[in-house]
Amino acid sequence: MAEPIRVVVTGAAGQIAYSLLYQIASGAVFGPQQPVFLHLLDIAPMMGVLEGVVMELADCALPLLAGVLPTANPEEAFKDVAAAFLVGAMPRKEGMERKDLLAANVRIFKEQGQALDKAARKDVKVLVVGNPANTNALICSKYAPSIPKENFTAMTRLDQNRAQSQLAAKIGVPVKDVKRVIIWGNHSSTQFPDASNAVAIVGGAQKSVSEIINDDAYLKGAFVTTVQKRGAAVIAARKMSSALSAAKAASDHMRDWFLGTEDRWVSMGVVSDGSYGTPRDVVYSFPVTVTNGKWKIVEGLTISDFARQMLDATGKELVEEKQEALDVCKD
Ligand code: NAX
Repeated sequence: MAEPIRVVVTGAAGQIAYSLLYQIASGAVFGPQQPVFLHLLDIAPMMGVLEGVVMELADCALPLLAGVLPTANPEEAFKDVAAAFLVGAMPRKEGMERKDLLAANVRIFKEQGQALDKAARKDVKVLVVGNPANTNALICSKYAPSIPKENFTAMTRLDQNRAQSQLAAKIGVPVKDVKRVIIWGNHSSTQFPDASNAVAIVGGAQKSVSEIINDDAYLKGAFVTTVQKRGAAVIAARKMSSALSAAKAASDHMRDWFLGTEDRWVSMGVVSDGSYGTPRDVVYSFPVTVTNGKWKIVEGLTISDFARQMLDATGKELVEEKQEALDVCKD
């Protein structure tokens, strides 16, 4: 059996963490041979609740769980971690816009970037889930200059999973048979769920999703808006934001980053190098493949006029968010 790796989950007393911790500790993320030592960070008033989570983890009697460290101290939480799930933040409530959250949450990610810089392994892989996830990841990276910026990513995998699931239901195939759906840009209502490169396996043969569905108005209209607004729809129904599906998506993202994607494309928010004419130096979601723990943007895709407008609109929002965030950090 390998030596345990240290993995931190922030917002560990919250609802996403409640689903996520089991997935990490059961081997679904780092593999069935990799023991994990879990560091659980939350704020001081939540330590009592966190104690209950620690009890439940013990009661799961998981063979891969090498230890648990609950704490309210970011530096202690980030000490020697190889993977960081930054979930903790103020969640969006019904009727609340993401922009309202930015000022409150950006400060948290500035502080956590500084703590990661001091305490984490220099090869730590950081996944930001807490919203606004893309901009929080950018700020976190900026305040952790000793860690490569490629090691900071934001979660758009939930959007990818939602998009894949919508298309699978529309076509009438299992979700695993829909591939190459892309989420471009921000994890917000400006994101662009793009089915133009997607393929599906129907009757044993791989075909283009655009050809199978043969309804441009749907693929540019209801499909896009359903995925963009899915988070709000879950809040309206559940009176709480997505948690089970968010935890599953976080597991998918980190598993693929650690263990590789082979020929699958997955969407991740990564620091943009300007690929596909996107703004540089914002955390923008691209299709990537992962080999040996390194992600690489899928190259050479054709961008239609419609896609161009969508890519530019979400890029513009990210540039604005970045400016707002940098202003908040100056205070
Ligand atoms: P909860 O309110 O259930 O839990 C958040 C936890 O974070 C709380 O226990 C809170 O005490 C803790 N926290 C607050 N400030 C902290 C700090 N400075 N350090 C450590 N912990 C801190 O929210 P939950 O439903 O778990 O959602 C967490 C975040 O995920 C929210 O920002 C939410 O908007 C975001 N989401 C992101 C998604 C994505 O696809 N990127 C989708 C799901 C979710 O909406």
